[in-house]
Amino acid sequence: MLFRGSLVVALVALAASSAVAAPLLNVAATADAADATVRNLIVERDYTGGEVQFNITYQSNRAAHLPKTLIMATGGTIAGSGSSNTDSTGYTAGVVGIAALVQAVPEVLAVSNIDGMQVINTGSESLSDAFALHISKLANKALCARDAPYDAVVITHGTDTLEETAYFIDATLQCDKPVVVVGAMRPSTAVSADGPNNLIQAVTTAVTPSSVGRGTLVVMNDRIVEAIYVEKTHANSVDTFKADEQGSVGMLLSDKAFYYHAAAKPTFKKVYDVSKVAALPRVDLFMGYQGADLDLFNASIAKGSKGIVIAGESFVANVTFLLCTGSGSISDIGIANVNAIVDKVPVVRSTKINNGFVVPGAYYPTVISSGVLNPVKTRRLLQILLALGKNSSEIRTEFEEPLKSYINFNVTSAY
Ligand SMILES: *[C@@H]1O[C@H](CO)[C@@H](O)[C@H](O)[C@H]1NC(C)=O
Ligand SMILES: *[C@@H]1O[C@H](CO)[C@@H](O)[C@H](O)[C@H]1NC(C)=O
Ligand SMILES: *[C@@H]1O[C@H](CO)[C@@H](O)[C@H](O)[C@H]1NC(C)=O
Ligand SMILES: *[C@@H]1O[C@H](CO)[C@@H](O)[C@H](O)[C@H]1NC(C)=O
Ligand SMILES: CC(=O)N[C@H]1CO[C@H](CO)[C@@H](O)[C@@H]1O
Repeated sequence: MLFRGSLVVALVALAASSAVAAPLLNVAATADAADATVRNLIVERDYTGGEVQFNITYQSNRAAHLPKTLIMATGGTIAGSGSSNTDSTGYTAGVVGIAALVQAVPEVLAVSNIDGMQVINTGSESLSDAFALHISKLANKALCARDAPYDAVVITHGTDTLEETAYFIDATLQCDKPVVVVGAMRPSTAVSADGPNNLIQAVTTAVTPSSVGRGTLVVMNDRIVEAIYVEKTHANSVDTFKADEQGSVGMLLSDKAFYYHAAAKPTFKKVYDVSKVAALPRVDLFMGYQGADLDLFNASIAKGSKGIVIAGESFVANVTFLLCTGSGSISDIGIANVNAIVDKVPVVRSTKINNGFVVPGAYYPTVISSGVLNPVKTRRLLQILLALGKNSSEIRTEFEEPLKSYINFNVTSAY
């Protein structure tokens, strides 16, 4: 895969993870005649087969004094292209490749050595459960394996489900090195596209020493926010990724990442090892509303199991449900339907409200409470726990234990 310009072939050893010997790959170094700055920096590497850990399609020249960052590109608006430079709603997401992303902001190469891997190139709404598991395993290999080749990982991602991937990696990364997830709200062809600035801020944050031990971070529009708490808060504006209640942990000041406090572990954060998980089970998400009947569970169980079989998934598990209304309340009709199926599948309730907790308590003793996690993150954690073979009471413990001591009423007698 060539970017453009002339082709130079060289051999470069790609340091791979622990047990696997570093494979040799053909490297195609391309020159851009139009831009002398970029010319010596853009390198494309052709995949030539063999056992490789990462399919590197882009590699910058190496500067010994700079850290090594792996950018895993997945598509989204940051890789989007519009039909005009004022088009910020009707564009096609996920068409611009990793080399073009870096070329748009070559200053990033003064911050870090960059390897680029195009994991997928699509809008994030189309990313699958298999993708989440795959990119988590890649991040773990890139950063946490013995002799791991990288100091940091940056993931470029569509914004619509960015917080799901960010949280999934946060909950499954086995070491303290930084992972930064970044996107853009305007396509690369727009006036004042935010992608290039977000990308250099993301890489800068990723290689900042004080970013170690902060878990997975989302960097957009100058803010640094923890994946466990971050949410997309505005459908259109560039100022969208925030943690309303918990706040951002830092911001980009000029060209430096500034943190308000030393690194600390979020109160409810737990990390799970999914390295041996072959696939994530299907978990369906239902939204609460006035008088919601919630009488589609059985259809969904049937439908879900069927879907898993048709997709050829190797891991068939219980279809499981999430519910979300105000503080996790469920309609009277709905709870009757829930109670008819909770012996088959664990039911976890989260909340569609952006802030606050769903605490374990008296109202729905048959239903597990999500605590601080929003519905899509609750879904991810439930998938992880099911994939690790946890039973319902173990799943309840994982979700509810941190908030147990905050319950001031008697669950048994209040119901
Ligand atoms: C690398 O590319 C090959 C060929 O396209 C593919 O089979 C393999 O799954 C890729 N590896 C990763 C880690 O994405
Ligand atoms: C779902 O199936 C259970 C039996 O497994 C049944 O008791 C319940 O009434 C069904 N719910 C609905 C809404 O049909
Ligand atoms: C769930 O797993 C725990 C720990 O392995 C075990 O003690 C418990 O009996 C299991 N519960 C059920 C209902 O299987
Ligand atoms: C909770 O209710 C049960 C059953 O009514 C009762 O036996 C128990 O003492 C109560 N516990 C507390 C802490 O009030
Ligand atoms: C709907 C469904 O697949 N239910 C299963 C959930 O898991 C338990 C325990 O493995 C099974 O007994 C159920 O049949």
